[in-house]
Amino acid sequence: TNTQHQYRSESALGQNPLSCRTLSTRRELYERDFPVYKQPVEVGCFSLDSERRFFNDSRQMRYYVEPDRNPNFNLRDGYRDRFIKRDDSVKERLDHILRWIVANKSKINPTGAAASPRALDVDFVTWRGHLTKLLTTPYETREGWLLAVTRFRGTFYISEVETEAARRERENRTERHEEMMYWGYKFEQYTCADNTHSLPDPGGVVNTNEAFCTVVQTRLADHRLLFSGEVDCRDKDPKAPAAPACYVELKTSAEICTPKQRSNFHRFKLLKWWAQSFLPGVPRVVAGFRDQEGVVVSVETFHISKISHLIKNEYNCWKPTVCMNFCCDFLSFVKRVVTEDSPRVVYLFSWDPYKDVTYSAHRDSQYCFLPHWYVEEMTR
Ligand code: 0WD
Ligand code: CA
Repeated sequence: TNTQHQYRSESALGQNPLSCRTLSTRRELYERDFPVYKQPVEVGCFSLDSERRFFNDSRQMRYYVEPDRNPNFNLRDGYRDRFIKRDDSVKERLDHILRWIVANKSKINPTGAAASPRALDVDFVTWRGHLTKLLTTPYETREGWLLAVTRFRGTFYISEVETEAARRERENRTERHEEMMYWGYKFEQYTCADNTHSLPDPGGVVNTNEAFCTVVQTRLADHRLLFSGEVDCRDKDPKAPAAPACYVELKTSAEICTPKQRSNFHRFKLLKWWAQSFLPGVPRVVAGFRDQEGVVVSVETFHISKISHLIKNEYNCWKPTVCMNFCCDFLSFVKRVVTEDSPRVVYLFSWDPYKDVTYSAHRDSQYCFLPHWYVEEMTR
């Protein structure tokens, strides 16, 4: 139709892409064919222990144990007396991923393939969570973001910077909100075992320093990506498919009682769940639905490949292709903008709901995030 043609000619990058300094996030601009997104391949993993120490192995892997048909998990149990909370004012930036890269350089550089012997054979290095934010941007109406990008030896490193609004929110959380953040971790404790033959231990301590992270490689159109994401657990059947297909993402959500609640769940929550798990190729999400008192009353499995069908009947709903095309165009935008290759330079990309993406460049600033030990290791 005419309208579509108008949107088309007014491309996401304006008339002259090279001179354009902003990127639009309007949905209509990204409604085209789904871009190539290669099946993500796990190239490694790492663990963070109860004191947030890094290990280049899977010691923190946990195993999914399917709950009863009618669970009765009290998510409030242990909040006061068996909870060790990670200090989320400590900004770790990309440090854990960079440690993994240093320890596993040979796994990402097929011998002889790289032009420069120590350059990384990928275009982007980042956290999965940052890519999730990019995927959901065309539909986000509440929270903006700041993404710092440094180009170093041809690779673009993307690390989030906390916005002022996010910092205020973190520092002013209500007691109820603090407790509700615990509920997700408590649900993990009810459904995860430490090894294939043991059972979950709901009497233990919840320590949010602990994490198991997968590192995957994939390609979005012409962008070669290396990213890491935290994985909750895996299928305990030894015959389950190889990672990441054996992984299970756990979520909690408020019980759905009305059509309005169901619609909101489809339109907002399933978007976030889909984006987060689609990226690393995690095939299923197990959701615990809880009542107002924090008791899980039912559990349901969502297959990521079926979510787009589930939402099709929703009016004015989100579309996976818009998410992926926006992310792809943002990465192209980054490649065009971030021209200076230096660990001392950061390009800060900034976005607020209903606005375009803008950027600014900073040399030797507070935003620098590639640690000296990494730069030295990769320059040697
Ligand atoms: O902004 C971020 N997402 C950063 C995360 C910045 C720097 C470091 N990290 C770390 C987190 O501490 C965590 O170890 O990366 C890991 C998670 O990375 P991700 O997988 O890329 O993040 P995301 O997809 O947003 O979150 C996955 C899970 C969350 O599960 P739910 O079901 O709630 O989405 O990681 C956990 C949480 O369990 N998580 C965190 N844990 C501790 N501190 C944090 C955090 N700041 N963010 C997410
Ligand atoms: Ca989770």
